[in-house]
Amino acid sequence: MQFELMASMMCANYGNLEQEVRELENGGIDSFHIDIMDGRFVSNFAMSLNDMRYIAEATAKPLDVHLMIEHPNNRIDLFLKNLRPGDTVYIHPEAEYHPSTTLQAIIDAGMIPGIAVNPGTSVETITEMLRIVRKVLVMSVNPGNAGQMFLPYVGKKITKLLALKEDMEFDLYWDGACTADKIQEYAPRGVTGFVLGTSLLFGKGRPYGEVLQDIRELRF
Ligand code: S6P
Ligand code: MG
Repeated sequence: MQFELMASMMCANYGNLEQEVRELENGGIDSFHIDIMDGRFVSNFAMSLNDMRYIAEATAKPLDVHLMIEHPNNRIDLFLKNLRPGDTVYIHPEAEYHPSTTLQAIIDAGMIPGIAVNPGTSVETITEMLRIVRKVLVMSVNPGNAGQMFLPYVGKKITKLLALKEDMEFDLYWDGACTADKIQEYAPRGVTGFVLGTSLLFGKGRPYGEVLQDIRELRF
């Protein structure tokens, strides 16, 4: 079964970030998930521009930038000028008056446009944007922190989005409390990729390569 695995870098050990990047890369991670927070759209501050820039320089693998900031259009240029074609930028439609304008800026800069959808946001309110984006990141926890509990009511929304993805030409990704059983349930149903944080990859006292290999060898 083919699926993508992204490392949630806010969960990494910043004592030796370069080694973390190397170990994840050598272990076969597909991309690096960068959680940017502003303390306003979400109450936390996780990663910021410099962290993103550093990781972009440290790896040739794609970056998956998840902007949890208010009005990203105000300074989207700061992020876009430090990214490469093939990197993805997710905005939260809940954080922007005119999300389609911001998505267009991402497209014009050559990046892959995506929206991240909060647990409490309905499919109906984002339907038109599904035609613009190439990726939809479904939040299965409330945004802001790693290590939270999975919110089961998100399952119904994933089912609705899976039914729309062929016609509206987007891929679906999972962010939050991702465990092996979630990959086993949702990869065969059509979820393309999974963000791995503390639930499955980080802080397990095992080499990342071993954990990632176990995930690749899951039975379906
Ligand atoms: C949450 C953020 C996520 C987390 C990830 C952590 O605001 O967008 O990307 O970093 O969910 O994973 P876990 O397994 O600790 O929930
Ligand atoms: Mg995220």
